[in-house]
Amino acid sequence: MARWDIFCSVVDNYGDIGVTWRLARQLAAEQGHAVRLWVDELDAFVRLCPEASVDAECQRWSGVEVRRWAEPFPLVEPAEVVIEAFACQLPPSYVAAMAASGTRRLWLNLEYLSAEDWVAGCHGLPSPQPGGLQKFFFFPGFVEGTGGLLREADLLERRRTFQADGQAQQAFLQSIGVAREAGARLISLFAYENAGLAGWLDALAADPQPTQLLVPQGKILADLQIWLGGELLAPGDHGLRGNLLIHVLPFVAQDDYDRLLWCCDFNAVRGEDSFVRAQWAGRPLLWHIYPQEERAHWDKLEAFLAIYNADLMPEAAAVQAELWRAWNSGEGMETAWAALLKAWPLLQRHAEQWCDQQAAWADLATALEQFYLNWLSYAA
Ligand code: TRH
Repeated sequence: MARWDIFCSVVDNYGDIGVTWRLARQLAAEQGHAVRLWVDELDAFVRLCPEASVDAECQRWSGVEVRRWAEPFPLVEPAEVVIEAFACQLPPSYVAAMAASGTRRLWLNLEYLSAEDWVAGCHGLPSPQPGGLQKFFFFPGFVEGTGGLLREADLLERRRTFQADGQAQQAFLQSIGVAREAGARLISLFAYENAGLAGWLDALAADPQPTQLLVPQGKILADLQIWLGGELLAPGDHGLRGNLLIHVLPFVAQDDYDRLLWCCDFNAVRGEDSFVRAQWAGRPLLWHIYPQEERAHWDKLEAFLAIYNADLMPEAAAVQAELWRAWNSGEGMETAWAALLKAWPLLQRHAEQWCDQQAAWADLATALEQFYLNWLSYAA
Protein backbone atom coordinates (compact mmCIF):
# COMPACT_ATOMS: atom_id res chain seq x y z
CA MET A 1 0.00 0.00 0.00
CA ALA A 2 1.30 3.43 -0.89
CA ARG A 3 -0.06 6.93 -0.54
CA TRP A 4 -1.19 8.56 -3.79
CA ASP A 5 -2.20 12.19 -4.29
CA ILE A 6 -4.22 13.07 -7.39
CA PHE A 7 -4.63 16.74 -8.30
CA CYS A 8 -7.60 17.81 -10.39
CA SER A 9 -8.19 21.31 -11.62
CA VAL A 10 -11.63 21.57 -13.22
CA VAL A 11 -11.04 23.45 -16.49
CA ASP A 12 -14.61 23.19 -17.71
CA ASN A 13 -17.25 20.49 -18.03
CA TYR A 14 -16.97 17.21 -16.16
CA GLY A 15 -14.17 15.29 -17.88
CA ASP A 16 -11.32 16.33 -15.56
CA ILE A 17 -13.18 15.37 -12.42
CA GLY A 18 -14.88 12.43 -14.16
CA VAL A 19 -11.54 10.79 -14.99
CA THR A 20 -9.76 11.57 -11.71
CA TRP A 21 -12.68 10.52 -9.49
CA ARG A 22 -12.97 7.23 -11.36
CA LEU A 23 -9.22 6.63 -11.19
CA ALA A 24 -9.02 7.53 -7.48
CA ARG A 25 -11.77 5.06 -6.63
CA GLN A 26 -10.14 2.30 -8.60
CA LEU A 27 -6.67 2.83 -7.13
CA ALA A 28 -8.19 2.66 -3.64
CA ALA A 29 -10.53 -0.29 -4.24
CA GLU A 30 -8.40 -2.50 -6.48
CA GLN A 31 -4.80 -1.58 -5.72
CA GLY A 32 -5.41 -0.94 -2.00
CA HIS A 33 -3.71 2.47 -1.99
CA ALA A 34 -4.49 5.38 0.33
CA VAL A 35 -5.72 7.94 -2.19
CA ARG A 36 -6.31 11.65 -1.72
CA LEU A 37 -8.09 13.49 -4.50
CA TRP A 38 -7.51 17.27 -4.49
CA VAL A 39 -10.26 19.10 -6.38
CA ASP A 40 -10.49 22.86 -6.91
CA GLU A 41 -14.21 22.87 -7.79
CA LEU A 42 -16.30 20.68 -5.60
CA ASP A 43 -19.51 21.69 -7.42
CA ALA A 44 -18.43 19.61 -10.39
CA PHE A 45 -17.55 16.69 -8.11
CA VAL A 46 -20.97 16.78 -6.45
CA ARG A 47 -22.70 16.38 -9.83
CA LEU A 48 -20.96 13.01 -10.23
CA CYS A 49 -21.21 12.01 -6.57
CA PRO A 50 -24.45 13.64 -5.34
CA GLU A 51 -24.03 12.43 -1.73
CA ALA A 52 -20.92 14.61 -1.37
CA SER A 53 -20.73 18.10 0.12
CA VAL A 54 -19.83 21.18 -1.95
CA ASP A 55 -18.02 22.89 0.89
CA ALA A 56 -16.30 20.21 3.03
CA GLU A 57 -12.54 20.71 3.31
CA CYS A 58 -12.13 16.96 3.64
CA GLN A 59 -14.62 14.17 3.00
CA ARG A 60 -14.44 10.46 2.35
CA TRP A 61 -16.31 8.63 -0.38
CA SER A 62 -15.78 5.13 -1.81
CA GLY A 63 -12.52 4.75 0.09
CA VAL A 64 -11.08 8.03 -1.27
CA GLU A 65 -10.24 11.11 0.77
CA VAL A 66 -11.56 14.04 -1.23
CA ARG A 67 -9.88 17.34 -0.32
CA ARG A 68 -10.78 20.85 -1.37
CA TRP A 69 -7.81 22.28 -3.31
CA ALA A 70 -7.68 25.96 -2.31
CA GLU A 71 -5.02 28.56 -1.64
CA PRO A 72 -3.18 28.84 0.67
CA PHE A 73 -2.44 25.16 0.22
CA PRO A 74 -2.26 23.36 3.58
CA LEU A 75 1.00 21.99 4.90
CA VAL A 76 0.74 18.26 4.13
CA GLU A 77 3.24 15.48 3.77
CA PRO A 78 3.46 14.68 0.03
CA ALA A 79 2.41 11.22 -1.10
CA GLU A 80 4.77 8.64 -2.58
CA VAL A 81 3.01 8.90 -5.94
CA VAL A 82 1.70 12.23 -7.16
CA ILE A 83 -0.52 12.58 -10.20
CA GLU A 84 -1.18 15.94 -11.79
CA ALA A 85 -4.13 15.41 -14.07
CA PHE A 86 -4.02 16.99 -17.50
CA ALA A 87 -0.95 19.11 -16.80
CA CYS A 88 -2.54 21.09 -13.98
CA GLN A 89 -0.03 23.13 -11.94
CA LEU A 90 0.74 21.59 -8.54
CA PRO A 91 0.83 24.02 -5.60
CA PRO A 92 4.42 25.39 -5.39
CA SER A 93 4.55 24.66 -1.64
CA TYR A 94 3.65 21.03 -2.33
CA VAL A 95 6.40 20.70 -4.97
CA ALA A 96 8.86 22.30 -2.57
CA ALA A 97 7.84 19.80 0.12
CA MET A 98 8.42 16.93 -2.32
CA ALA A 99 11.90 18.19 -3.09
CA ALA A 100 12.74 18.83 0.56
CA SER A 101 11.47 15.49 1.83
CA GLY A 102 14.69 13.63 1.05
CA THR A 103 12.62 10.67 -0.21
CA ARG A 104 12.11 9.79 -3.87
CA ARG A 105 8.58 10.50 -5.10
CA LEU A 106 7.04 9.44 -8.36
CA TRP A 107 5.42 12.43 -10.07
CA LEU A 108 3.22 11.75 -13.08
CA ASN A 109 1.46 13.99 -15.53
CA LEU A 110 -1.65 12.07 -16.60
CA GLU A 111 -2.43 13.33 -20.09
CA TYR A 112 -5.62 13.53 -22.17
CA LEU A 113 -6.68 10.51 -24.19
CA SER A 114 -5.80 10.44 -27.86
CA ALA A 115 -5.54 7.74 -30.52
CA GLU A 116 -2.87 9.64 -32.46
CA ASP A 117 0.28 7.75 -33.53
CA TRP A 118 2.73 9.81 -31.50
CA VAL A 119 1.14 8.87 -28.16
CA ALA A 120 2.88 5.51 -27.67
CA GLY A 121 6.24 7.19 -28.36
CA CYS A 122 5.69 9.78 -25.63
CA HIS A 123 4.10 7.57 -23.00
CA GLY A 124 6.44 7.12 -20.02
CA LEU A 125 8.99 9.72 -21.13
CA PRO A 126 10.69 11.68 -18.33
CA SER A 127 9.97 15.37 -17.91
CA PRO A 128 13.13 16.77 -16.28
CA GLN A 129 12.52 18.88 -13.16
CA PRO A 130 14.75 21.02 -11.00
CA GLY A 131 15.70 19.74 -7.54
CA GLY A 132 16.11 16.10 -8.57
CA LEU A 133 12.36 15.44 -8.77
CA GLN A 134 11.34 12.65 -11.10
CA LYS A 135 8.38 13.41 -13.29
CA PHE A 136 7.05 11.35 -16.20
CA PHE A 137 4.35 11.66 -18.84
CA PHE A 138 1.63 9.06 -18.60
CA PHE A 139 -0.63 8.71 -21.63
CA PRO A 140 -3.84 6.72 -21.74
CA GLY A 141 -4.50 5.08 -25.08
CA PHE A 142 -5.99 2.35 -27.22
CA VAL A 143 -2.85 0.56 -28.38
CA GLU A 144 0.10 -1.34 -27.01
CA GLY A 145 2.73 0.91 -25.51
CA THR A 146 0.23 3.36 -24.01
CA GLY A 147 -1.27 3.47 -20.51
CA GLY A 148 -4.60 1.93 -21.59
CA LEU A 149 -8.11 3.00 -20.62
CA LEU A 150 -9.87 3.31 -17.29
CA ARG A 151 -11.78 0.05 -16.71
CA GLU A 152 -12.74 -1.37 -13.32
CA ALA A 153 -11.90 -5.08 -12.91
CA ASP A 154 -15.53 -6.21 -12.77
CA LEU A 155 -16.95 -3.64 -15.19
CA LEU A 156 -17.65 -5.87 -18.18
CA GLU A 157 -19.13 -8.65 -16.08
CA ARG A 158 -21.45 -6.16 -14.35
CA ARG A 159 -22.38 -4.65 -17.67
CA ARG A 160 -23.19 -8.01 -19.30
CA THR A 161 -25.21 -9.21 -16.29
CA PHE A 162 -27.23 -5.99 -16.39
CA GLN A 163 -27.77 -6.17 -20.14
CA ALA A 164 -29.06 -9.74 -19.77
CA ASP A 165 -31.54 -8.73 -17.07
CA GLY A 166 -34.61 -7.02 -18.55
CA GLN A 167 -36.15 -6.41 -15.14
CA ALA A 168 -33.06 -4.68 -13.76
CA GLN A 169 -33.01 -2.42 -16.82
CA GLN A 170 -36.69 -1.63 -16.49
CA ALA A 171 -36.32 -0.82 -12.80
CA PHE A 172 -33.37 1.46 -13.52
CA LEU A 173 -35.16 3.26 -16.34
CA GLN A 174 -38.20 3.72 -14.12
CA SER A 175 -35.99 5.23 -11.43
CA ILE A 176 -35.04 7.98 -13.89
CA GLY A 177 -38.61 8.43 -15.12
CA VAL A 178 -38.47 6.39 -18.37
CA ALA A 179 -40.94 3.67 -19.37
CA ARG A 180 -39.51 1.73 -22.29
CA GLU A 181 -41.98 1.22 -25.10
CA ALA A 182 -42.05 -2.12 -26.91
CA GLY A 183 -40.22 -2.02 -30.24
CA ALA A 184 -38.69 1.42 -29.66
CA ARG A 185 -35.01 2.06 -30.19
CA LEU A 186 -33.40 3.63 -27.11
CA ILE A 187 -30.75 6.33 -27.65
CA SER A 188 -28.91 8.44 -25.08
CA LEU A 189 -27.68 11.92 -25.95
CA PHE A 190 -24.82 13.76 -24.21
CA ALA A 191 -23.16 16.40 -26.39
CA TYR A 192 -21.95 19.98 -26.63
CA GLU A 193 -24.02 22.56 -28.49
CA ASN A 194 -24.48 21.07 -31.96
CA ALA A 195 -26.04 22.57 -35.08
CA GLY A 196 -26.39 19.05 -36.49
CA LEU A 197 -28.97 18.05 -33.91
CA ALA A 198 -32.02 19.26 -35.85
CA GLY A 199 -31.16 17.10 -38.89
CA TRP A 200 -30.70 14.03 -36.73
CA LEU A 201 -33.96 14.61 -34.87
CA ASP A 202 -35.82 15.14 -38.17
CA ALA A 203 -34.52 11.75 -39.33
CA LEU A 204 -35.51 10.03 -36.09
CA ALA A 205 -38.98 11.59 -36.09
CA ALA A 206 -39.58 10.37 -39.66
CA ASP A 207 -38.15 6.87 -39.14
CA PRO A 208 -40.75 4.04 -39.26
CA GLN A 209 -39.13 2.55 -36.15
CA PRO A 210 -39.98 4.59 -33.04
CA THR A 211 -37.12 6.06 -30.98
CA GLN A 212 -36.96 7.11 -27.36
CA LEU A 213 -34.23 9.67 -26.90
CA LEU A 214 -32.89 10.09 -23.35
CA VAL A 215 -31.21 13.43 -22.74
CA PRO A 216 -29.57 14.17 -19.38
CA GLN A 217 -29.49 17.87 -18.51
CA GLY A 218 -26.63 19.65 -20.23
CA LYS A 219 -25.41 21.87 -23.06
CA ILE A 220 -27.41 20.20 -25.84
CA LEU A 221 -30.74 21.16 -24.26
CA ALA A 222 -30.70 24.61 -25.86
CA ASP A 223 -30.62 23.10 -29.38
CA LEU A 224 -33.23 20.54 -28.39
CA GLN A 225 -35.45 23.30 -27.09
CA ILE A 226 -35.25 25.19 -30.38
CA TRP A 227 -36.14 22.06 -32.34
CA LEU A 228 -39.11 21.42 -30.09
CA GLY A 229 -40.42 24.92 -30.63
CA GLY A 230 -39.03 26.93 -27.79
CA GLU A 231 -40.46 25.52 -24.58
CA LEU A 232 -38.00 25.57 -21.68
CA LEU A 233 -36.87 22.07 -20.88
CA ALA A 234 -36.40 20.61 -17.41
CA PRO A 235 -35.83 17.08 -16.11
CA GLY A 236 -39.02 15.05 -16.38
CA ASP A 237 -40.21 16.90 -19.52
CA HIS A 238 -41.23 14.99 -22.66
CA GLY A 239 -41.53 15.97 -26.28
CA LEU A 240 -43.19 13.92 -29.03
CA ARG A 241 -42.63 14.61 -32.73
CA GLY A 242 -43.60 11.92 -35.24
CA ASN A 243 -41.97 8.68 -34.15
CA LEU A 244 -39.55 10.36 -31.76
CA LEU A 245 -40.28 10.57 -28.03
CA ILE A 246 -37.81 12.72 -26.12
CA HIS A 247 -37.24 12.38 -22.38
CA VAL A 248 -35.31 15.07 -20.54
CA LEU A 249 -33.50 13.46 -17.61
CA PRO A 250 -31.69 14.82 -14.59
CA PHE A 251 -27.89 14.66 -14.70
CA VAL A 252 -27.40 11.28 -12.99
CA ALA A 253 -24.63 10.07 -10.65
CA GLN A 254 -21.57 8.65 -12.44
CA ASP A 255 -22.41 4.98 -11.79
CA ASP A 256 -25.98 5.51 -12.97
CA TYR A 257 -24.68 7.05 -16.16
CA ASP A 258 -23.04 3.70 -16.93
CA ARG A 259 -26.41 1.98 -16.45
CA LEU A 260 -28.02 4.47 -18.77
CA LEU A 261 -25.45 3.68 -21.48
CA TRP A 262 -25.91 -0.06 -20.93
CA CYS A 263 -29.71 0.21 -21.41
CA CYS A 264 -29.44 2.06 -24.72
CA ASP A 265 -29.08 0.64 -28.23
CA PHE A 266 -26.98 3.62 -29.29
CA ASN A 267 -25.15 6.28 -27.29
CA ALA A 268 -24.13 9.78 -28.31
CA VAL A 269 -21.29 10.81 -26.00
CA ARG A 270 -18.67 13.53 -25.77
CA GLY A 271 -15.27 14.53 -24.35
CA GLU A 272 -13.21 11.75 -22.84
CA ASP A 273 -14.79 9.80 -20.02
CA SER A 274 -18.30 9.25 -21.42
CA PHE A 275 -16.65 8.38 -24.75
CA VAL A 276 -14.71 5.55 -23.08
CA ARG A 277 -17.70 4.39 -21.03
CA ALA A 278 -19.79 4.10 -24.21
CA GLN A 279 -17.12 1.80 -25.66
CA TRP A 280 -17.34 -0.43 -22.59
CA ALA A 281 -21.15 -0.49 -23.03
CA GLY A 282 -20.59 -2.62 -26.14
CA ARG A 283 -23.11 -0.66 -28.22
CA PRO A 284 -22.63 1.54 -31.30
CA LEU A 285 -21.77 5.12 -30.45
CA LEU A 286 -21.42 8.62 -31.78
CA TRP A 287 -18.64 10.84 -30.45
CA HIS A 288 -18.83 14.60 -30.10
CA ILE A 289 -15.17 15.41 -29.56
CA TYR A 290 -14.20 18.37 -27.34
CA PRO A 291 -13.67 21.22 -29.85
CA GLN A 292 -10.17 22.72 -29.86
CA GLU A 293 -8.62 25.80 -31.38
CA GLU A 294 -7.49 25.60 -35.01
CA ARG A 295 -9.52 22.43 -35.44
CA ALA A 296 -6.84 20.36 -33.65
CA HIS A 297 -9.56 17.97 -32.54
CA TRP A 298 -10.16 16.78 -36.12
CA ASP A 299 -6.82 14.94 -36.15
CA LYS A 300 -7.83 13.16 -32.96
CA LEU A 301 -11.21 12.27 -34.36
CA GLU A 302 -9.71 10.84 -37.55
CA ALA A 303 -7.02 8.98 -35.58
CA PHE A 304 -9.66 7.25 -33.50
CA LEU A 305 -11.87 6.47 -36.50
CA ALA A 306 -8.86 4.89 -38.23
CA ILE A 307 -8.27 2.40 -35.44
CA TYR A 308 -11.91 1.85 -34.49
CA ASN A 309 -12.93 1.18 -38.08
CA ALA A 310 -9.87 -0.89 -39.01
CA ASP A 311 -11.65 -4.26 -38.64
CA LEU A 312 -15.03 -3.15 -39.96
CA MET A 313 -16.40 -3.99 -43.41
CA PRO A 314 -15.54 -1.00 -45.64
CA GLU A 315 -19.21 0.02 -46.23
CA ALA A 316 -19.95 0.05 -42.50
CA ALA A 317 -16.71 1.88 -41.73
CA ALA A 318 -17.59 4.53 -44.32
CA VAL A 319 -21.10 5.23 -42.98
CA GLN A 320 -19.86 5.35 -39.42
CA ALA A 321 -17.09 7.81 -40.32
CA GLU A 322 -19.58 9.93 -42.29
CA LEU A 323 -21.96 10.10 -39.32
CA TRP A 324 -19.20 11.12 -36.90
CA ARG A 325 -17.92 13.77 -39.31
CA ALA A 326 -21.43 15.10 -39.86
CA TRP A 327 -22.04 15.34 -36.10
CA ASN A 328 -18.76 17.11 -35.44
CA SER A 329 -19.19 19.53 -38.32
CA GLY A 330 -22.85 20.14 -37.50
CA GLU A 331 -24.13 19.32 -41.00
CA GLY A 332 -25.56 16.40 -42.91
CA MET A 333 -26.90 14.29 -40.05
CA GLU A 334 -30.17 13.43 -41.74
CA THR A 335 -28.60 11.58 -44.67
CA ALA A 336 -25.71 10.23 -42.62
CA TRP A 337 -28.12 8.67 -40.11
CA ALA A 338 -30.23 7.05 -42.84
CA ALA A 339 -27.06 5.48 -44.29
CA LEU A 340 -25.90 4.28 -40.90
CA LEU A 341 -29.16 2.43 -40.20
CA LYS A 342 -28.38 0.09 -43.11
CA ALA A 343 -25.17 -1.04 -41.39
CA TRP A 344 -26.76 -1.37 -37.94
CA PRO A 345 -26.22 -5.16 -37.33
CA LEU A 346 -22.56 -4.91 -38.38
CA LEU A 347 -21.99 -1.91 -36.13
CA GLN A 348 -23.61 -3.67 -33.20
CA ARG A 349 -21.37 -6.70 -33.55
CA HIS A 350 -18.36 -4.51 -34.01
CA ALA A 351 -19.02 -2.52 -30.82
CA GLU A 352 -18.89 -5.70 -28.76
CA GLN A 353 -15.76 -6.94 -30.56
CA TRP A 354 -14.01 -3.62 -30.05
CA CYS A 355 -14.85 -3.75 -26.36
CA ASP A 356 -13.32 -7.26 -26.04
CA GLN A 357 -10.26 -6.20 -28.02
CA GLN A 358 -9.67 -3.18 -25.77
CA ALA A 359 -10.29 -5.21 -22.61
CA ALA A 360 -7.36 -7.44 -23.57
CA TRP A 361 -4.98 -4.57 -22.70
CA ALA A 362 -4.12 -3.68 -19.11
CA ASP A 363 -6.44 -1.00 -17.75
CA LEU A 364 -5.08 2.42 -16.81
CA ALA A 365 -5.03 1.89 -13.01
CA THR A 366 -3.18 -1.43 -13.43
CA ALA A 367 -0.76 0.20 -15.87
CA LEU A 368 -0.10 3.01 -13.36
CA GLU A 369 0.53 0.47 -10.62
CA GLN A 370 2.95 -1.41 -12.88
CA PHE A 371 4.74 1.80 -13.79
CA TYR A 372 5.11 2.59 -10.08
CA LEU A 373 6.45 -0.91 -9.28
CA ASN A 374 8.96 -0.71 -12.14
CA TRP A 375 10.06 2.71 -10.96
CA LEU A 376 10.51 1.35 -7.43
CA SER A 377 12.57 -1.63 -8.57
CA TYR A 378 14.65 0.57 -10.88
CA ALA A 379 15.42 2.74 -7.87
CA ALA A 380 16.31 -0.15 -5.59
O1 TRH B 1 -17.87 16.88 -19.58
P1 TRH B 1 -17.01 16.58 -20.73
O2 TRH B 1 -17.29 17.34 -21.95
O3 TRH B 1 -15.51 16.76 -20.34
C1 TRH B 1 -14.56 17.31 -21.20
C2 TRH B 1 -13.60 16.32 -21.74
O4 TRH B 1 -13.03 15.52 -20.76
C3 TRH B 1 -12.51 17.04 -22.50
O5 TRH B 1 -11.57 16.11 -22.97
C4 TRH B 1 -11.86 18.03 -21.60
O6 TRH B 1 -10.87 18.69 -22.26
C5 TRH B 1 -12.91 18.98 -21.11
O7 TRH B 1 -13.91 18.28 -20.42
C6 TRH B 1 -12.31 20.01 -20.17
O8 TRH B 1 -17.17 15.02 -21.12
P2 TRH B 1 -16.66 13.70 -20.40
O9 TRH B 1 -15.19 13.57 -20.46
O10 TRH B 1 -17.46 12.62 -21.00
O11 TRH B 1 -17.08 13.86 -18.88
C7 TRH B 1 -18.41 13.79 -18.46
C8 TRH B 1 -18.50 13.07 -17.13
O12 TRH B 1 -19.81 13.23 -16.61
C9 TRH B 1 -18.27 11.57 -17.25
O13 TRH B 1 -17.54 11.12 -16.12
C10 TRH B 1 -19.67 10.98 -17.21
C11 TRH B 1 -20.35 11.94 -16.28
N1 TRH B 1 -21.82 12.02 -16.38
C12 TRH B 1 -22.54 11.71 -15.25
O14 TRH B 1 -21.98 11.32 -14.21
N2 TRH B 1 -23.91 11.81 -15.30
C13 TRH B 1 -24.57 12.22 -16.41
O15 TRH B 1 -25.82 12.31 -16.39
C14 TRH B 1 -23.79 12.53 -17.56
C15 TRH B 1 -24.49 12.96 -18.82
C16 TRH B 1 -22.42 12.42 -17.51
